[in-house]
Amino acid sequence: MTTQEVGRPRRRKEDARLLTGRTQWTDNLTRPGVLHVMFLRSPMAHARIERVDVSAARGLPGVVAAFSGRDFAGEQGSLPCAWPVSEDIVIPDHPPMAVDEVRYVGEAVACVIATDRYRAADALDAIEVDYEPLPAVVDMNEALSPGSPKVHEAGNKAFSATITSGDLDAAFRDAPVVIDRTYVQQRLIPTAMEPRAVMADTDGESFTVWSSTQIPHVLRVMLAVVTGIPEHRIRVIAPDVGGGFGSKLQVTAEEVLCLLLARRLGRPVKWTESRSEGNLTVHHGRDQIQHIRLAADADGRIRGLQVSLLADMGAYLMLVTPGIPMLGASLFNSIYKMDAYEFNCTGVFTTKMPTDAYRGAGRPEATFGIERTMDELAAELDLDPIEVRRRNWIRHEEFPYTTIAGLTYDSGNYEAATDKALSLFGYDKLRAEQADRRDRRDPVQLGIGVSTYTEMCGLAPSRMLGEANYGAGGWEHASVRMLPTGKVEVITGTSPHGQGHVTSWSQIAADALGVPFEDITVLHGDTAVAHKGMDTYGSRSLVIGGVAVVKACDKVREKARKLAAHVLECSPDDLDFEAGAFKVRGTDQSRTIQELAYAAFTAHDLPDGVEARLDSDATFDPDNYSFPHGTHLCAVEVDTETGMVKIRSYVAVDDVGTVINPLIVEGQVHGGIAQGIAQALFEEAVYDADGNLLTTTMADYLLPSAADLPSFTLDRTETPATSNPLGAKGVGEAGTIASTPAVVNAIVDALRPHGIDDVRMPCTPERVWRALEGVRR
Ligand code: MCN
Repeated sequence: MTTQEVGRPRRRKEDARLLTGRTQWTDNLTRPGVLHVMFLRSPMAHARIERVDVSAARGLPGVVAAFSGRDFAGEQGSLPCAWPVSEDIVIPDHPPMAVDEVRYVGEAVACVIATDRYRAADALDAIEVDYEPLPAVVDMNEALSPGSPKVHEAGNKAFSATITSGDLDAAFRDAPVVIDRTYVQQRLIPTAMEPRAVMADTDGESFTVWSSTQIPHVLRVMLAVVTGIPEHRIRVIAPDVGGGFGSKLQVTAEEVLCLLLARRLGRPVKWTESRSEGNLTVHHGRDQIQHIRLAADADGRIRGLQVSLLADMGAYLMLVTPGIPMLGASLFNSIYKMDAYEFNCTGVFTTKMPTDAYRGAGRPEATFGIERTMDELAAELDLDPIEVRRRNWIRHEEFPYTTIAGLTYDSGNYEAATDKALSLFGYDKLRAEQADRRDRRDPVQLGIGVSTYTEMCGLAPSRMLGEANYGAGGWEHASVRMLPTGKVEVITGTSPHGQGHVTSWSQIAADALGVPFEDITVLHGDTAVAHKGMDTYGSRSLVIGGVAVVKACDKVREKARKLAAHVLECSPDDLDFEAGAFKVRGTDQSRTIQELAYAAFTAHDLPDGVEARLDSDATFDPDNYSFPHGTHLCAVEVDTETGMVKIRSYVAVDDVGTVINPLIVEGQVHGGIAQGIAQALFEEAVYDADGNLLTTTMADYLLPSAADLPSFTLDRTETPATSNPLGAKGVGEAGTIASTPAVVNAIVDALRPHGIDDVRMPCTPERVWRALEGVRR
């Protein structure tokens, strides 16, 4: 008997190598004669480039070459935006190195290539640049006002989009309750443990690009499109990648330029960012102003919801920049039923680093907006926040349910997840303690925050992505090869960078083929090895890529069945497959799948129509997204004298359908919650009025450490998805999406008796203290 692998808390195969330093980060790789490039970056948020003179840098020791943007004009193309979300969208030209104008601090204007990165960095000082300053445009509202300086000739509006459903006027007309709030999603800087790094090399004909990227397959296509180098001459390898969180779902200036420099110089060229360079120039996340109006009946039933967003695009549209706020378009309504919905979004250009995907991408913003608003509705009606949610959510017997925003949620059970979370949290006891502290006027008040969320992940059905004008498909591919000795290679189009696909895919294949977990290896992240793929983002890998593995294994098994029937001289229908062997029913005759793999290798005696080798491949493209959901509860202690917030307890009950590996799922939820708490309490990218980023170091941009976070209590309910044969739903972003509003709701709950109904994120001690001072005066 083999043990069932799916559902087993396996420790990750990847970790021994990662934890013992035998990792292949891009920066650890080298090539004979490698050169290092460093970029001179604009110190101005907005300026015309009058002159760039790199000649003095060229003569310095160790310097091999130096170039300005103009030296690459005509060759460097324009960085791509692959998600034109509306007809009116403006996609400005985006040269990897600026030629005529810079539009954010940190934009590359010139580069030095030298024998080591320190000489290259020193030589940057010798480059002369004359800038003619132009006005910075930092604030989104000002950017849209009539007299504003323009970021681009075409103006500061990147796009506008509206979605309407139901009769909003009727919903708001005579509504007994209208909640009207504005929330700010501050700008965030994704901070992966491994900074971005890239190396490119050529043999004079073909090119290899090693990059710390989430998207080797997409990158290969885009590098070909941007540079004009034929796609079949480019190989992209994502070696070990130390985190991305969306920030490596990008086609960057540095990737394009390393490739072009390798071509121009005929030598390998490498770049690794410093942390400060990373803060300036890794694409940023969030940065939205949300205006939300909600109409409800006197009993708390929602009638209608109107959302108006301003979304800061920064200076240019990068790979999926405009799509990010639009990913939230169908989710502000969340798990709630209502009669009418309207969503408006305006994308705004400013002279700041472009924004793009950051863990959750559009969905944390939507969840925050609605979950904060639900708490305001509860407060307005003097209802318990859980009760107001119960009165509005889709009940488990109503699935599949088509929401007001047009998505069909296939499955879920919000009651079960919430009940479990409430009991683990000790909700009633904490409410009693809260009442007691309020009565005693304890300077340390207790706040309780809830967030009941769903999200849409597993990006996914190509048909739906086409309707949204997304520039790529949503399928995923896998190959499964049984080797002559009975071991297995799984080749996946997903590109893990911390999610443990090697382990999860091994568990899936072990069950499907009946082979030991240890006998499986998983190859990924190299376009010459995994020749088809759509990569890893949008919590898509399991529900699409993992399912492709299942399908490829099914085909391998069916081929093995034909071969077994031939060898055992019986009908394929007379064979039972059990524990990795085909057995002739009612006899003791059998063949293991390993024996059949060898027979398929020698091909001495194959049945007609069966080709040599036991291998197969499959692609999967589901017909719907996956919709994980759950309930997060947070208790905070807020010191009303100092503004200090301490998270006392945090309970998360998530439903991600069938679980492949509970340990990995827990790890994903842990990391996700940490990132959501970080937005609520710690992180913010700050620009001054001149467009200078003030948070360029980790001393200024506050990342939480383990010591800043409580131990989380995690549990699950399991409502299988109907959109894929595994019954799984994605988990990679769920924790981030759910957690931020739970924390802020808790803080506001603590402060509500003081007359406070909002604290802007991050809710630092200073912000909390100032909010209290404001009402004390
Ligand atoms: N899993 C499971 N059972 C489920 C769901 C998932 O066992 N029901 C497992 C999967 O098998 C996989 C892992 O959980 O090993 C994550 O799966 P999935 O939800 O499909 O997410 P992806 O693999 O597509 O990862 C992308 C997601 C995103 S979008 C961001 S952002 C993010 C995240 O993953 N960035 C991460 N988690 C991260 N984790 C690390 N360490 N580093 C990042 O950069």
